Amino acid sequence: MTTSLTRRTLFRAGTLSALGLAGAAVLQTPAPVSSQEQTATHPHNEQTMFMPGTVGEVDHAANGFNPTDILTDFDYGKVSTLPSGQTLHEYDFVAGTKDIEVAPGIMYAAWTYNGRIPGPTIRAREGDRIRINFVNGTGHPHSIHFHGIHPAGMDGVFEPVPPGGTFVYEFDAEPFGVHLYHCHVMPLAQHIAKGLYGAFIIDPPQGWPPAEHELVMVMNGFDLDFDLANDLYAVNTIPFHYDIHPIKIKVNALVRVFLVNVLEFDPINSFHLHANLFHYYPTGTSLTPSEFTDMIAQMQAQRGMLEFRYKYPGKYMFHAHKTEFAELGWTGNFLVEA
Ligand SMILES: [Cu+2]
Repeated sequence: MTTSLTRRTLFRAGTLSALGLAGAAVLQTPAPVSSQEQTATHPHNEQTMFMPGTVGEVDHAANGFNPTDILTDFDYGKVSTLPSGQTLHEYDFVAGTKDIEVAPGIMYAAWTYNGRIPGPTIRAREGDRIRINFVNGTGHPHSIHFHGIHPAGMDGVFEPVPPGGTFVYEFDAEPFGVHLYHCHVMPLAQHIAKGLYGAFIIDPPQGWPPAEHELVMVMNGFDLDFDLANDLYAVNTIPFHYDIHPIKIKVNALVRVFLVNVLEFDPINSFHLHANLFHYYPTGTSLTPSEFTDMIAQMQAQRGMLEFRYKYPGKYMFHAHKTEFAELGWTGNFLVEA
């Protein structure tokens, strides 16, 4: 049996108790195709035609965040002007422990920045000053490591913040682009996998061209049984969320997606757009796209900007084109309206 089938069948009825997880079966996946079926002349039986998904929905209110809101929740912090005239964006960040319902009935003992996964989407303009007042409210040391350009002491690597400790990260936002932040305390893979990460967007000095829709998508996953392999995959944490709640966009409207891959354990992630192509700006650091495509791949911490318009109204999928990830949660829909 392949790894993917082993992982997928973990979530069939009756197997969750073996993992010590409370709750009902969550994944409605099409049945695995047996070797006999694969060689049969009619492999697509009725069952395999169903789209995968979850039964029911997580309690977003109890989680304290909703992936639909996270799409457009850009956090500029407390904005003020320094004596030098520079714009200051000031944030309070608290690392905490929190049980997150990552799929219906499946609780995950997470570590969070400000109670959510991904953490707040920090957004500022190139040259603005960023100040983060960080409090570590957990029992483990943590930090915040930002991608971008800043002094060594602001890099969040050699100054782990002890339980109950505080640290102030302060630096100028540069260069413009799509970036990210995450905890950088060892063991690094676990600290990231537990939920300590978020998107960090720096607008160009003159801004990007106006877009009707700007959306932040953080590709992530969850290792529920701590075997260093993911069991669920998603954009903005909750598997299949944008299947149940399609992202509404207007026909012919410019859509800009800030896409970040933080997925731990798997070496690569991907984004595929249906019935359309997008302009891709790697890391968002150039105003000229590198490619016009319907498919890009990102390693962990790779990120970029996608721009597209839908010509025809209707419902269109987007998903990881590692189809195993798609079956385990990383799929969604755009609902294009006239
Ligand atoms: Cu940490």
